[in-house]
Amino acid sequence: MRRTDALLLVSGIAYSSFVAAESLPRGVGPEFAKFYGSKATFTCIGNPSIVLKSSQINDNSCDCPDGSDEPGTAACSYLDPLSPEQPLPGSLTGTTNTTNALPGFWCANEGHIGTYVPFMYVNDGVCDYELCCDGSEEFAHVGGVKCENRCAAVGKEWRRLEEERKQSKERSAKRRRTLVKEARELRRRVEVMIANLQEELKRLELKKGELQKKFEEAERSERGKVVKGEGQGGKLGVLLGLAKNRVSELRDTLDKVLDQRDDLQDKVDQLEDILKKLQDEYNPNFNDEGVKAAVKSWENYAAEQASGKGPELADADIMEILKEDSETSGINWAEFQEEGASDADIVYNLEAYLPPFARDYLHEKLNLLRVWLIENGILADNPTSSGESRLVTAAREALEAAKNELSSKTSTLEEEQRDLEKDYGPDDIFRALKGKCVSTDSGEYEYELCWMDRTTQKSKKGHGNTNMGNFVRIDREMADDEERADGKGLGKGQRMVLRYDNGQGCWNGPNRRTDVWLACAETEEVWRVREAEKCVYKMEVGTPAACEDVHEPGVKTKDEL
Ligand code: MAN
Repeated sequence: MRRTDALLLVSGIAYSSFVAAESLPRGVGPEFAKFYGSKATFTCIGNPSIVLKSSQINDNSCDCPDGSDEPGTAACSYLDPLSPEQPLPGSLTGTTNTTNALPGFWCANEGHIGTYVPFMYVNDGVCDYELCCDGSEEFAHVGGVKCENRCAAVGKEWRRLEEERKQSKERSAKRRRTLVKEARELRRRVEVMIANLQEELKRLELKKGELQKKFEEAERSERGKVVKGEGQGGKLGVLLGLAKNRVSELRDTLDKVLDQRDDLQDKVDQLEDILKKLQDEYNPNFNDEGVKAAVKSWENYAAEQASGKGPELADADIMEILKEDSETSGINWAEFQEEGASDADIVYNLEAYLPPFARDYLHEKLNLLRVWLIENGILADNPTSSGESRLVTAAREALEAAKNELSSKTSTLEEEQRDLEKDYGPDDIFRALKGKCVSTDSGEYEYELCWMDRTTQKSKKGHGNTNMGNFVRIDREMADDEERADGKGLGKGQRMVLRYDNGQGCWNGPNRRTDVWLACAETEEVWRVREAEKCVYKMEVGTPAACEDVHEPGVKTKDEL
């Protein structure tokens, strides 16, 4: 075999049913038949001034400068672009730089595919079955080699492989269609997310505005707070503290006095019992003046008690007074104990001097007046840093939370919008592969490709992972590789190249980078990895994403409708 992959070089000429007419000389291809009639003479194709005898065709002597008189021998093979350069005394130009009018020896390959064979392979004693399966390029009578016709077997095998290739192509196309569908769905989800985020941001903007207002309002009224907490700061505050303590002391004293009263009442009751007993049990027949006088005094006392009782203080009223002050009973001290006032109490505390009905009515106006006085530097601002009210703190925190949510959602929205504009390849297809990885073993490393993310070199000896580059963009470049029999190669033509840049720094060199070349395949597979130059890697990868955009049979595209 001259070239192992020659079979794949078989030209794309249509599957041939062409059978060389009996009259055509050996090696003449169908498109040149018109030059080789059954006339007695032959005109060189590229040099019409040279007319030869028909017998000079294929006489193994190169008579036409363009080689057209030797379609079936190697006599003019020196004109072949593949032949080695050599000065030829017999050539009209003196060099081999003359192109042959014929593309090669036509090998009809009946039962397979006809093709042209380079003239230098003709009659060289070697059967080139990969190109010429019918063996006709060896002329048995001249070179002595007779090549059998293997076209039936070669054609059959070729058709089997062709069928396999076709089916594989269909499977790849199907897989590609699935990827496109997935990508479309993923894109739709991003679009939905963007729409939701936009709605949510509108809502959050409103909420933020409201909270901002609430906060400002709370802060403003904070500035106009009435009286400071007990014992702190202003005169009224001190007075308030003292009053509260005094009330508390009086309540305690009243409590004690009541206890004493109850004790004394017990004693009085006991004494009254003794005297009542004396009144009931003394003997009036004894002339004891002392006892008689005592009984008389008791009777006067008892009569006085029965008639002359003044209004008693009801226990329920006393108990009411003894109850601790709270919002519902006694004095609501908290009402007077708001924080944040300064020594300019008399101005801040105007409401405290007003009756409740006027206090409520004037509160707002007085507040605005205070704020105006503060803002114009007439009144000192209350220090709020040490004692901000719960309301202001809550309003501030709610506003901060809304702002944070707004900013984080805005970043998410921007990120999603950028993502939507990002190049994910034809039909957005790499969207479906994003986040997935493929890898291959190669020597001491395992190489991993993570789609739209990064490439990694993983040491099998436990030396850790090395970043070989982060995804940047999708480019297109021409590949010029021989087709491989297993199909796992780039072949020839324009290919997508994913650039991964700015990986881990190379010792004494630039950062690592990887060019990921893609070719069509049924499944994602890293075929091979090469380090073309130090820390510059080339990955060859098969994926359905790189297959041609074949439409699903029977499904019409928008353009076709
Ligand atoms: C490691 C690997 C190689 C690379 C050298 C450069 O051994 O990443 O691929 O060539 O470092 O020093």
